[in-house]
Amino acid sequence: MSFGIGIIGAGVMGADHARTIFRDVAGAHVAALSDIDAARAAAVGGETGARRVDTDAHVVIADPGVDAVLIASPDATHAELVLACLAAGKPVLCEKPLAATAEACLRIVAAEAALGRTLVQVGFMRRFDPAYVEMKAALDAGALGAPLVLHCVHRNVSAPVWFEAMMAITNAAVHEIDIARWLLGAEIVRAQVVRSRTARAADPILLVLETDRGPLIDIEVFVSAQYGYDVRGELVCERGTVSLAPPVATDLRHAGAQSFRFAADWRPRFADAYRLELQSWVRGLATGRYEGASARDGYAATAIAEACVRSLDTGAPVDIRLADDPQS
Ligand code: ISE
Repeated sequence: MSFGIGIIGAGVMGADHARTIFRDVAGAHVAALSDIDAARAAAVGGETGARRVDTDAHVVIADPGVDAVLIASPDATHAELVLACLAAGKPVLCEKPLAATAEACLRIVAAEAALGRTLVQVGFMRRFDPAYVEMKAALDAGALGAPLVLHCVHRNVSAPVWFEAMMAITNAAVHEIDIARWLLGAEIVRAQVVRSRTARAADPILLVLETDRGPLIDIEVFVSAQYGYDVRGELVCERGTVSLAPPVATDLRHAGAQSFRFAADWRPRFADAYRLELQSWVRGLATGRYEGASARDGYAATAIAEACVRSLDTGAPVDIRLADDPQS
């Protein structure tokens, strides 16, 4: 059986996902695709074998050949589209963030709970990245002892023109927020965000997060770092540390120096993670059990990011209290 996937959004991530499903994912095919730009929808749809292309996302959701929907449209459209998928009873993989506000995420959590089955997965692909998976396995094996501090660095070459200061949190650091919760199995309860007085706008910023189980998290986000896309992580535990190794294909030694190349953006760095995420989701379509981030995880990430934005604006620490989980 091959599941028909409807893709909403044919921009950078929508096109990337469509190609990955077309080329590398077993048990699924691109059935329909929409984008507000008709030419872009036609180009990506044509390349990936979509039977229907349209400018209207709701045409994709309603298409009887679409068994499940992948949302990769702009962040502000996510909530309405996820709710439309739930109303149609179709499983949905929504790119992060699940919704732009915590309040909208909670509406999704409630709508899914009312259906009594899991239909939503959120595209926090780092949970499938082999390096993070190995880091979690090293922690869970126990020899390192209890986790104490997770140090994170998230650097981009440059930010798009539409990027606002708070998006360093909602667009970038939100990945670290999710991966820290997943790695540590802890909840983030307090956030403080500090911006440099000398740098332009809010770039770089530092986030310090406290968890309910003790470990601390610090995140440097620098969206205009220029030299390359660079994501780092080091988990410091009682009896040792585990770090993400540089994701290199080759290591050059020449003229008395050693070097490797950085990718220009996140797609090469996380290509395996995206592929494994999509393959896992397609397996979940058959079993009804999903390994990726849930709607509740999507809510938590957005709510914690909102608290971080408040701290960025005020300079003061913010206590975080997440809403109760309707599933527990
Ligand atoms: C982008 O929006 C993403 O989601 C990428 O995964 C992230 O690494 C990048 O920094 C963001 O800008």
